[in-house]
Amino acid sequence: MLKTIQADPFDLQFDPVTTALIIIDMQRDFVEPGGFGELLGNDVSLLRSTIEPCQQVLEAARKAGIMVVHTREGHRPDLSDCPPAKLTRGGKTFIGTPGPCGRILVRGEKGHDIIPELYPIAGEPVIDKPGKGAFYATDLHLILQTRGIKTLLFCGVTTEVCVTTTLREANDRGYECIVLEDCVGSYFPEFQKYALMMIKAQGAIFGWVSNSSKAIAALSA
Ligand code: C5J
Repeated sequence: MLKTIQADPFDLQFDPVTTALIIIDMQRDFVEPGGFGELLGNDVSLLRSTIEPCQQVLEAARKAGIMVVHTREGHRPDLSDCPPAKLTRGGKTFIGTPGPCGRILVRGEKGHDIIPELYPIAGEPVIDKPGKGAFYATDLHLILQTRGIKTLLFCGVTTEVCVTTTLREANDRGYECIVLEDCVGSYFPEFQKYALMMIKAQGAIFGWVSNSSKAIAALSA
């Protein structure tokens, strides 16, 4: 049965059977002290406000039986999938170096994993991605196509980097994309504001913007 979510720039109908919740990079390295985000000089507390609304949407999605997909940004332990241009920023190397939660952004390390509050359960695919976009060099599109997914609800971090990159990739692949504004976070409040404005501008040029309570209301209607 079709459902309607209140969103900007206009309300959108979706079919729960062809809808997936995608939770981008809610990893310790971005959200907890001592990780990649903090080493880059960011205040991780700015991202932590997304955890509770994300938990509520995740619970509603699981109850409604919609597909849930998680992503993690990170690299192989030998860093063979990390381009030099990403490895070194401003003459400094962060990725692969030891941090309080293990080697920064390296698969298998504690910091690379998803925070306990949003941990995947059996049956929820986890996409390990070497880039900012979750479609680049992964099997995400194949997994979504196999389930017939057409609509994506977006949560995660950071809004202007991995969320937006993935959303633009998804839009170009034909998915309808809805970002839940209180479930996505940025270290820079002004980037958050303008990233969301860009998505819904020009009649939803990249997608729609809604929030956790509207998504929960739609999922449980
Ligand atoms: C960043 C991400 N910000 N997950 N990654 O480097 O947005």
